[in-house]
Amino acid sequence: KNSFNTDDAYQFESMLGEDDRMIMETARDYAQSRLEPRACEANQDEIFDMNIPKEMAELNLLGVVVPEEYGGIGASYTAYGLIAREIERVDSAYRSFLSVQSSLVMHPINVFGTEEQKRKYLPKLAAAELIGCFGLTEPDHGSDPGSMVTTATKTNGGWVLNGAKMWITNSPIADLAIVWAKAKNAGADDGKIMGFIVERDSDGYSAPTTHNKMSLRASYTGELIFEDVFVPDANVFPDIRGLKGPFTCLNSARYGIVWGSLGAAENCYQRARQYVMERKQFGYPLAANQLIQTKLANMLTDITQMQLLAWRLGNLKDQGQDHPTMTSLAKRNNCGRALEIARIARDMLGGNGITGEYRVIHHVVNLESVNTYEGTYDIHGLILGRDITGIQSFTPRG
Ligand code: TGC
Ligand code: FAD
Repeated sequence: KNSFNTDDAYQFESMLGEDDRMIMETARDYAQSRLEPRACEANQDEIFDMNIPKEMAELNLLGVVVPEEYGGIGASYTAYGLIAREIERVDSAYRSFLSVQSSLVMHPINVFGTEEQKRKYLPKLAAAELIGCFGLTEPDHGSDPGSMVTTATKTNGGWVLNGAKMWITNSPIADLAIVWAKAKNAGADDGKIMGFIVERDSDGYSAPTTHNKMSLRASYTGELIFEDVFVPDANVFPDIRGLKGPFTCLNSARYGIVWGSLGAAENCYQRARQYVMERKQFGYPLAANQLIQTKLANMLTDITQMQLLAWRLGNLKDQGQDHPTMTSLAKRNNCGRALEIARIARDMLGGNGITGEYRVIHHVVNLESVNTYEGTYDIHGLILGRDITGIQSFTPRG
């Protein structure tokens, strides 16, 4: 008789190729042995241990899909997703660091950068000798980045940036920022969104930390402020114009979140399962109650769907057969399901569920951010709605 695996009900891990499995096991071992012991305290005290980037780099976990000649390992998108899952099983904040470095900094340099930019930055980013961040969101333009007001004015030999970005993961620790701004004084490019690699020691550049976050406390978040920051022509992405530039990066990062949120959900389910097996009330384990078993059944059903979505999307990306709306569907579904699973798991742990040691509340508050960034739950619903009906409803204009 075949066995039923209550962590992987439809045995998706048995479908993984050998290379992907080895990368998954490396990431799992690292996350459980090195990250997990630090996670509770780091969350409580808002610590991002600056050894973590180097540790990840030593295991080749950063920018894995980038070709070897530029410092990556030329791994599959499935492998990238599996890494995100293992890291976020511990803390979404650590996965956030990895997503930004891999998908939002290395990926655009790899796909939009000149040969010189690739050789200058990618190997150092893969080795965590440089840390990057990605500036799209502005104080007044979050879900609608097309209305951004940060400008890049053409001048002799380069561009002058003015404006501000907000909610930028890694910005306080970043050596360079990928910044999206509207071109001015740029002839045919006037008003178009362009991408820039901005180094932190540029005059007029600052990156203040955002304090008092109750979510992703082990991740640095900050602003990016540009006051007449000069960026040389050599640091412009030469050919990409419009929102397609940042959205191409987001397609990759949102895909990582599809897997990452799965890891957080699996961790909450497994912790709740263990708790209700051990905890007795009214003379019986909590797990003996129908209400509790139904909650576990719902969690496993959701997790199984999340696993299969993530795995299939990874396959499609590896075959070049994916579409951005597939990623929107999976990002929305997996973040929404993960948040619900985490909240229910929190409830099943009773009073213990609100303590850091039991780790579930940590996932709940983190997943609030994960459900919001890279396009909110509702924005991805509207992206799906637009494809289903052919009618955009982001604005009332019909
Ligand atoms: P829209 O008309 O839809 O598109 C404008 C142009 O962009 C192209 N495009 C895409 N290209 C590639 N991939 C995609 N997913 C694309 N989506 C759109 C599109 O083809 C078009 O090109 P062209 O050549 O015709 O001009 O633009 P819109 O202004 O109507 O967009 C609406 C909307 C809601 C879909 C979009 O703005 C959106 O997705 N908003 C959400 C914003 C968002 O996700 N921000 C993320 C910021 S970064 C972040 O959160 C990092 S967190 C990191 C961490 O810590 O893990
Ligand atoms: P808003 O756009 O103001 O949305 C507020 C609410 O209104 C949401 O519920 C939204 O769904 C809803 N809404 C908006 N428009 C519509 C509509 N048309 N119809 C119906 N409902 C709508 N950005 C970066 O560029 N780089 C980063 O590294 C980065 N890291 C982040 C890290 C953290 C911890 C957080 C919290 C955010 C980060 N972000 C980053 C920003 C993130 O992408 C935005 O917060 C997100 O896109 C939402 O934008 P907003 O916060 O301005 O909310």
